[in-house]
Amino acid sequence: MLRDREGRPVGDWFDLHAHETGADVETRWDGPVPCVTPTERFFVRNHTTAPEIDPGAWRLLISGDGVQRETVWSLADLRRLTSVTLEVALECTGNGRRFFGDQQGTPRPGTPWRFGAIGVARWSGVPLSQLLDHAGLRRDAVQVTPVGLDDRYVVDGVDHGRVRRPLPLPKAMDDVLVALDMNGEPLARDHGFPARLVVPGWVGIASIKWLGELRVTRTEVDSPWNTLWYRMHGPGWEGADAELGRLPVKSVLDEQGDGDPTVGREVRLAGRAWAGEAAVERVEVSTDGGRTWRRAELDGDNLVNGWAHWELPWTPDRAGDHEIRVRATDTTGRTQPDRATDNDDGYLFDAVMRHPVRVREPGR
Ligand SMILES: Nc1nc2c(c(=O)[nH]1)N[C@H]1C(S)=C(S)[C@@H](COP(=O)(O)O)O[C@H]1N2
Ligand SMILES: [Mo]
Repeated sequence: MLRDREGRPVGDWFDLHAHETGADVETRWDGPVPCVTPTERFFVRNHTTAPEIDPGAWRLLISGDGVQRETVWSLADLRRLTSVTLEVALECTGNGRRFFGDQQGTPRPGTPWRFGAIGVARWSGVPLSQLLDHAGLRRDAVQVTPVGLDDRYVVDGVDHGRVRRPLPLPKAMDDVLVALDMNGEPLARDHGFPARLVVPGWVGIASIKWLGELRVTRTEVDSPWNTLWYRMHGPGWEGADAELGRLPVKSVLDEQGDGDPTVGREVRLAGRAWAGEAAVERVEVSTDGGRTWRRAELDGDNLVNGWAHWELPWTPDRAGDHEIRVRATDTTGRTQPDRATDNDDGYLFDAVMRHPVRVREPGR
């Protein structure tokens, strides 16, 4: 039996990718996808290993020259504050990376995710803005850098320090949560117990787990997680655009009936679409390799920062090879390109997905 680093069996629900020192697991859906991803099927992406943290001894420090006073919170302190719940998707920056190779012929190094490095959960906790206000946020503060309590990240003998990434203050003060609960339960160890950030609509790395410190600064600081990684590198990538924040619009096909579709018989095509900080405006589906498109029906919550479910009936009228394509457009007018923009690390694969299918003659 395949087991992950914590010794848990990895079976029907997960694909395991041994990656550097950690182990990443992605969700694999073989049927209808629920609105909220059950915690035990939620993808995991750890740079090293999930630390075991004593909740009684744990403290969250708010520090730096961007606040008037250093403040320290215990878990009990945070639990006494009014809790807010957000239904929000969390998506890894490299979700879909495998398709740079499979669909575009330019394989990229890193965890070879399919589209299982995304999940939607109900996150509950305290707005980050509330904690920053309480510490006396200075008017000229520009960033908050959350720091994780997992092991320092060492690659090829280079110690990059604790996992951390600066977050611009406007986003930090907008809708970011210091989450204590996921789907109504205290965070699981793999998902950041006892506290993590949830940064809606942004690349997964922004949502630092096992939170130990929030450093608020009046000058811009860097970390390897916004200079070396989680930034676009390669030809054509320079300047401010290269630093990754907001996630693009994407869509997938999850269901296309059982076995090969048959001429004259209706099958249900269904899947999901999501768009980071936006909601999904429409999903179009082509069953003839992109020549003609039909609009799919959207259902489910379709919230900003969440995902929408789509479906479309299809009755094939000729046998042989077909190609299904799915393309989403969001409420800000962004749409999926035919080809994802290349970059050295295979981030943000957002191209229209192509699914070859064979249609059978009836009665064979
Ligand atoms: N401290 C810490 N926070 C972290 C990470 C990590 O390795 N250490 N991984 C990040 C990445 S790359 C992603 S995609 C998300 C994954 O969250 P999940 O494992 O709860 O799905 O957590 C982010 N937060
Ligand atoms: Mo990630």
